[in-house]
Amino acid sequence: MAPSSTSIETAFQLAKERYSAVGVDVENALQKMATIPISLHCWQGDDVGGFENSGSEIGGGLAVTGRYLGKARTAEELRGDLQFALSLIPGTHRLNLHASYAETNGRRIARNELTPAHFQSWIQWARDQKMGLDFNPTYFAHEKAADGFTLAHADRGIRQFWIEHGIACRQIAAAMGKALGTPCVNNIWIPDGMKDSPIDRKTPRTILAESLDLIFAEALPATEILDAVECKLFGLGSESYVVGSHEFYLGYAITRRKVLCLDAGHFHPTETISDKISSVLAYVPRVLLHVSRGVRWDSDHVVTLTDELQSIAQELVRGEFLDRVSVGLDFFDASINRIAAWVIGTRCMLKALLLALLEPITMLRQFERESDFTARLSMLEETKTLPFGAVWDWYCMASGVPVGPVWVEQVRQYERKVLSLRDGSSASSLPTNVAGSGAAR
Ligand code: RNT
Ligand code: ZN
Repeated sequence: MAPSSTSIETAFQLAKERYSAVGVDVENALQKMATIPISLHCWQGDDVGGFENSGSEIGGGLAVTGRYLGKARTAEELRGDLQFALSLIPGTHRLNLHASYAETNGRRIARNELTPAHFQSWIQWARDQKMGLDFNPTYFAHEKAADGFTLAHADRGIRQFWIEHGIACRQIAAAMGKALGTPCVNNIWIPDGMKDSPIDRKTPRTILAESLDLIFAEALPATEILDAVECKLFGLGSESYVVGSHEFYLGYAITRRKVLCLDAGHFHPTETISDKISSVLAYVPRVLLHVSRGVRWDSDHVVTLTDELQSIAQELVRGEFLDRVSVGLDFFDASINRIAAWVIGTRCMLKALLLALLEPITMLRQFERESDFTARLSMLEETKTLPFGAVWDWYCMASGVPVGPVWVEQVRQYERKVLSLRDGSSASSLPTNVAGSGAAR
């Protein structure tokens, strides 16, 4: 059963009192909350498939496991699924598209010939949803990337093709940013690397820097496009060497004034990106986060409310970095309902941000200034059991989205009515009685 609006309201008022007792203004936190967009990645909806139908394997070390029913097969289906997911997530967000999601009317358009025209329906849809768009050139799932090298390829011709793809994508991203009145973050990630130890680590990196410089040669307005580069420690098939490592891109982003993308799954499993944010922001103008959850490796699990997710959100709030960080999601799970994956991951990211905004930060800072680490630790631990849930529930209700787990029932209905028809299967894969029935909208 969905909670009544009266009980949500009563719990919220009581929660406000508890937070106010530790110097936290809940209304302020909620106002701030409503201004933070999360960039939802289109690729969760169809296992990073895209619509090129090129027959090429996904490649690039990207692996999606699971065969849950009902993946989106067309752009219309994907937009429908996204729209439904967004109806279960509080706030106004962004959509992150890959170049392989171009709409080409069934014609095969080479990646270096893509233009903004191939994304007009996405732009129109985003405008209707009042959402901004972010973008990514696609350097995988392509015969010219089959040997695992793209922008750092030793072959000049192949490299040139990928440089042209990068140039084309910047034009597309800028057109998106211009059309929607909000800069489009255009993120370059390439798979280039080696399974086994290379003899020459230097040349591919020299080549990559040259290729990137060619892609970025044309200055485009920051009101339309923000160029980002994404580093990685290792991947499937690039275990021993990744050309675009952290040090490589950190240096590149600092010297070329680019946005540095930190993906939570791209470092050694004992390394966290939360600690990197304040370090790199001392030198790069802006950071893009790919919020993901690695399990033992860069497994791209659905984001959940882990300690690290909370640490990331805390860094953004405590460091007052929200204006210099774009928050995007990057996971792909085909073993559960794909729409539920979006909703779980995005709601968790938002919960982490709200938790961070509700910290008694003034008090905590004061304790630290006074070197009163006893009080700091005590307060941090006491804060964990403040009535956060009552504030989150109220925020969901006020935003017109389901409160608590009742959204799962709505996903189940959508699965029955829409997703199950896609693969000719009619059975629901969601167990019954996951959540109470009844809409809480
Ligand atoms: C791959 C990178 C990259 C991709 C997306 C699909 O390791 O994380 O961001 O996940 O471009
Ligand atoms: Zn990523």
